[in-house]
Amino acid sequence: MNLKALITAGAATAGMLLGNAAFADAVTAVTAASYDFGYENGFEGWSAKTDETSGAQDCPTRHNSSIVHSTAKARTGTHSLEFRTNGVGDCGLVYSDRQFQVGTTSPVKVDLSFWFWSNDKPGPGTGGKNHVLAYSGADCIADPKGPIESNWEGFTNLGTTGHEEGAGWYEYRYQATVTPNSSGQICVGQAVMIASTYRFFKSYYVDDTRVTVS
Ligand SMILES: [Ca+2]
Repeated sequence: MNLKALITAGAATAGMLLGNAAFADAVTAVTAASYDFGYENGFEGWSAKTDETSGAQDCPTRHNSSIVHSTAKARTGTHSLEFRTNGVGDCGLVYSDRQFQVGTTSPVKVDLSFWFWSNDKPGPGTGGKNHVLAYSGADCIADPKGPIESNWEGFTNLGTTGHEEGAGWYEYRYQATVTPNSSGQICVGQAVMIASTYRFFKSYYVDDTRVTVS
């Protein structure tokens, strides 16, 4: 009996002791592959994109936002990815995405988590209405479409960038089931949606991204 079968056989007991959620995590851990990114060595395979650099410009006003490798903030180590967002037109999508070879064309479960530095307070102040988004799919989005209410097409809203506690690192999590493309690849993305008005470059930072495929 292999380990997974052994855990399955013990399902009833584990469910009673740990609860169903804890049991589900124990099962997926057997076959999961995790990928960690601390950005100490650059973008580590992630691509920096915006709605302006991927396909046609979507917002009425150009914002020229970008993502750069930075030493200004780091949750661990000395580097992170700096999302430089300009709210000049109250509109924009700034994101990094990355392909993963998952070795199957059958659906896989994707768990994404990352730490996000923000100094926004919730509400109408500068940046407080911006949003953190995540993406997963068979292929990376060639031309994001938006904004569509508090989101962009194909992305998932993980919450605003504003926090009552003020400046600091906040963890965002996302889960999805993805059917890989015919080459056994999936694409995962982490994004800032600009939805506040401010006429300068406001920096957010992303560090310690973890992608688990099971
Ligand atoms: Ca780091």
